[in-house]
Amino acid sequence: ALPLRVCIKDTWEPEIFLIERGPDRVPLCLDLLPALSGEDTTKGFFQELVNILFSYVCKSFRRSSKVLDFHHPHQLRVGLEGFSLELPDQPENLEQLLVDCKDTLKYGVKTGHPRFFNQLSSGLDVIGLAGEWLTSTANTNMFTYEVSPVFILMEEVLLRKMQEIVGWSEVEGDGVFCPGGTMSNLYSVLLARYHFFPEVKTKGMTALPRLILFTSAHSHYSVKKSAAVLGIGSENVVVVKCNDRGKMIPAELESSIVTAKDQGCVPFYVNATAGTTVYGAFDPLNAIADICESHGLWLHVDAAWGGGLLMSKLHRVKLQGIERAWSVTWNPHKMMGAPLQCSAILVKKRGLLQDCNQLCAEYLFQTDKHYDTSYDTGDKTIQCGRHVDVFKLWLMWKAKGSEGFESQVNKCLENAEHLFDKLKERPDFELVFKSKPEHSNVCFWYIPPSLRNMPPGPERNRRLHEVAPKIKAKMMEQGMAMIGYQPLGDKVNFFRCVFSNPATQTEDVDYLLEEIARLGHDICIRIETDL
Ligand code: ABU
Repeated sequence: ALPLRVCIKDTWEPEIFLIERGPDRVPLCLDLLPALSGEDTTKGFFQELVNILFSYVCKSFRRSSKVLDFHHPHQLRVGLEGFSLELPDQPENLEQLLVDCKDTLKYGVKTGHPRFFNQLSSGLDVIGLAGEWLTSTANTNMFTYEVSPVFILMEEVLLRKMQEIVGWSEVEGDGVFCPGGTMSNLYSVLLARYHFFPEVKTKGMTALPRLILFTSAHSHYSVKKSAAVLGIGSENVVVVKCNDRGKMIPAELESSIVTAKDQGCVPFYVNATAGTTVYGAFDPLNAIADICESHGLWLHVDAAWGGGLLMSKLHRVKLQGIERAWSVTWNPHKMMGAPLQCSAILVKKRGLLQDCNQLCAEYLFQTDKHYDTSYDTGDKTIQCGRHVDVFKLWLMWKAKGSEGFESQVNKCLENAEHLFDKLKERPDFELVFKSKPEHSNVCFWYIPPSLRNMPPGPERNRRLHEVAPKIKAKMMEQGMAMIGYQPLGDKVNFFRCVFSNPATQTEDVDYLLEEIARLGHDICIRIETDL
């Protein structure tokens, strides 16, 4: 039974019929506020929920606990040990709801666990979490100052700070927080097109010539997706070659632009990546900016992943030239550890977002309000309702200061270097690229004994391709760590380890390698006998 002091209403005339009940009756959600005298029940419910959440937070950081308790979709779908996803006709009691909350966390993935290496966004920042709770409690909308006065100003302060860190002057800079890096990149293409062809807003694509945009072979798929969504067409995205390290080759960009022009197309936009998704590579921003300048093209820098390095005096040099960008994507929910989601599109030219997107809905953006309506920023966006993504970041910044983020970033890159050094020493692993990681991505293969002396070639590749998925499957079933893998270009499946979780220590990096070797050894014996 729950330690809830239960005060139950039996009828809709509570002043008369309020009855204090014993443990024979567990409360229903009707007993929570706004029910009259529901304060104690509500408080008890919240306290119990906080206990559940706090115990989950503690467990997330405990190395002896699992990262995940994996079940296949069909197992979760049918329900496990009283955890049912089905929606009832009759209300469940609060005790059951708390059990449902517990189970939801139990069967999920602890992305804050020090041995969760699977995603670019990881970690569980306690202040950020508190910020998210407050945000949900406020339950408001970012479209107008009248309903979000404090959050709108916090967004302005954060955007200004980030623009300053990027290196833009005081008279430059605009932006919004939006739902993820893909949306931020989409904004960049939308704005670039509008900047060169403002008639597109009313006349559509039929009024425009054939537009071409450029991005590297290692860039994020959201650039192609943006072209598809915006009616430009994914075939009008020219994929520029990269070097072995995954960096765009500027000469290839130059010749692609010239070729597109010769074909009668109109190049308008180049995306350069600062921190590619898989290799963590940084495109040469200054060289790309020179090319954009000489051809009059919009330069966007997708620093969704790499933007966090701007916080580090040691590592920000890798983004040299970012200040020349016309727009920048930067996701604090990645390297800065803000809870999901928290992504900004920064735009150098002030007023462009407003001009491009505003439709002046009179029911929301009245111009005769009694305050400065330039703070009704909602019409800058392509959304109407917009979640408050800024408070948690603002609160984290207050709690850590810029220096706190700096040491967090430095630590993640030290972990990457530690892993890189370990991998170099081991005969059972092979690095995908031999040079020191620029970001916190480290890419490698586990090489089973039978492949160690096998000459390179299709047969070795065919076998090696199977190794990472098999090890990952086993790892997820046992649940003690989690790491991603993928093929890329001519490289067969390899592991990508990324560090963005401040809880991860070098002992976790060492553990990961031992775990892969242990699981790989077992699995690979079977692969080898099967072949
Ligand atoms: N580009 C979204 C993040 C992908 C990842 O976590 O690997």
